[in-house]
Amino acid sequence: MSKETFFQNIGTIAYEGPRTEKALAFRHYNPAEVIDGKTMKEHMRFSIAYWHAFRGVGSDPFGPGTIVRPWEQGTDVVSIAKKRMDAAFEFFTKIESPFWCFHDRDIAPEGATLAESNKNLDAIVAHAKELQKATGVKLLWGTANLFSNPRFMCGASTNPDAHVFAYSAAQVKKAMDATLELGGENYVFWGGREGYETMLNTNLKREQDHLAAFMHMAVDYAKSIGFKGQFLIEPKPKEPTKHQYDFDCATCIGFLRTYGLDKYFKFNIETNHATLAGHTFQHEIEVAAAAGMLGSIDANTGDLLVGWDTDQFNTDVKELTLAMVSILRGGGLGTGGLNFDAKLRRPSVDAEDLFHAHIGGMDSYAAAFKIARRILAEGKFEKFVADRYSSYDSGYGKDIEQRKIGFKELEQLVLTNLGEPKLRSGKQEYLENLLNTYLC
Ligand code: XLS
Ligand code: NI
Ligand code: NI
Repeated sequence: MSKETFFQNIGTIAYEGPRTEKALAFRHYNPAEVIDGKTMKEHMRFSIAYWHAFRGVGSDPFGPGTIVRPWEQGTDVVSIAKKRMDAAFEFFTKIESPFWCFHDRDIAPEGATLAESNKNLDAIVAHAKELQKATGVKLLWGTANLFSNPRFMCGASTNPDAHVFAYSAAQVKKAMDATLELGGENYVFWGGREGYETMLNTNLKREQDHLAAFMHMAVDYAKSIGFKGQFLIEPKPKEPTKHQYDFDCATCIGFLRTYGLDKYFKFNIETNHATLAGHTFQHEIEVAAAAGMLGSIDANTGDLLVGWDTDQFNTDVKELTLAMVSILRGGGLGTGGLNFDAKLRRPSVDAEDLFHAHIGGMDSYAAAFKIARRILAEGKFEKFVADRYSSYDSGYGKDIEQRKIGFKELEQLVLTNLGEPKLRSGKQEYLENLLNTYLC
C-alpha cells in the first residue's frame, strides 16, 4: 500500500464494549470475538460499497456534491483512481471490513471507447489486486454499471436496440473477468434500467426474452472462464424505471424459473428495495430462503416518508433483529455478506462521518445478530409457530401435506366428524411483547 495515509487522525476502530463513551469505537461488533468457532468478522462478512463510500459526493437532483475528499486531486484520471483506491483500502482496514464491492465504472474511469475503458479497468484491477494482497481485504462481489451512461437510457439487455445489448454483453464480460481476477465470491446483477416507462413504445415479452438470453450468456461465460462465484440478482421494484422487470424476489423467482435460470441464481436482497416494493426486509429474506435462494444482503434502509432509494445506514436494531432471525433460520448467507450499499447524507461532509456511518451499521447488525441468536437458542417463537401448525403433523393434516387426500375425503371428514373449526388466537400482541423482552 502507498505510504501516504488519508485518514491520519483516525486509527483502526477498536471494540470498546456497549458502555464506551468513545464515538469512534465499536460497541457490539467485536471482530475478534469467537462465537461457535468463528470470529464475528467471519460471521458478519461486512462489505463496503465502493460507489457510495468512495464515489458518493452528496449530490442530489437539486444540487451538486458537497463532499470534497483530499485524494480527488490531480489531472490524470487513472492516477486519481489509484489514489482513491489507496484511500479506500485504508478505510476498509481501519473499519475492520473483510470485504468490499464495486461496479466497473466506480473503480476505473470510462474511456472514449470500450477498449480504452477496458484498459483503464485493467490498470485499476491490477492495483486493487495488490491492495487486496497487502491488506487481506477480499472482494465480496463485482458488478457492471449498465445504467449511468446515456447509451443505457432505454435499458441494457432489455434495450430495443441490439447494438446496446451487444455493448452490455461486452461490458459484463469484462466485469466478470475483473471479478474473477480479484477472487470475487459472487457476481451481482442489478437491473439498472431493465424496465420500461410506457407500453406505447415497448414489447414487454421480447424485452424479458432478451434479459433471459443475456443471463444465459453470463452463465455460459462464467463456465468458460472457470468463475465459480455465486450469481446474485438484486430485485428492485421501481427507480429508475417505472416498471422494473426484477420487481421483488417473488417476481424474479417466476422469471428465473420461466427461463430455466433458477439453479444459477440466488438473491442479493436490499432493505430499501424491499420497502419500495411494499414489503418488509424480513419478508424478502423469507421468500428467498423458502426458494433456497438466499444469497447476500445490501445493508441499508430507506425513509418510509420518502418514496425513493435513499440508501441510508440502518440503525434500527428491531428491524435488523427480525432480519437476522430469518437469515440464520434460513441457513445463513453462504458466500454472501452484509454489504453497506448506503451513503452519507448530503451535509455529512467530514471524512469522519464515513466512519460514524459504518460503525453504526456494523454495530446495529452485530447487536441484531447476537439478539437473534439468543431468540433462536431459546426457541420460544419457534415453539409457538410449531404448535400453531401442529395439526399438520399427523392424521388428515399430514395427509394434506403429503397430498394423500383430496377434496372429497376432506368434505367427508368435515361432514361426519370434524364439524366447525375452533378459533385459535394468533397471539400477535403477546408475541410483540415477547420480542421486546429481547430488545430492551
Ligand atoms: C441500486 C442498487 C445498486 C446495486 C448494484 O439501487 O442498489 O447499487 O446494489 O448495482
Ligand atoms: Ni444495492
Ligand atoms: Ni439500491
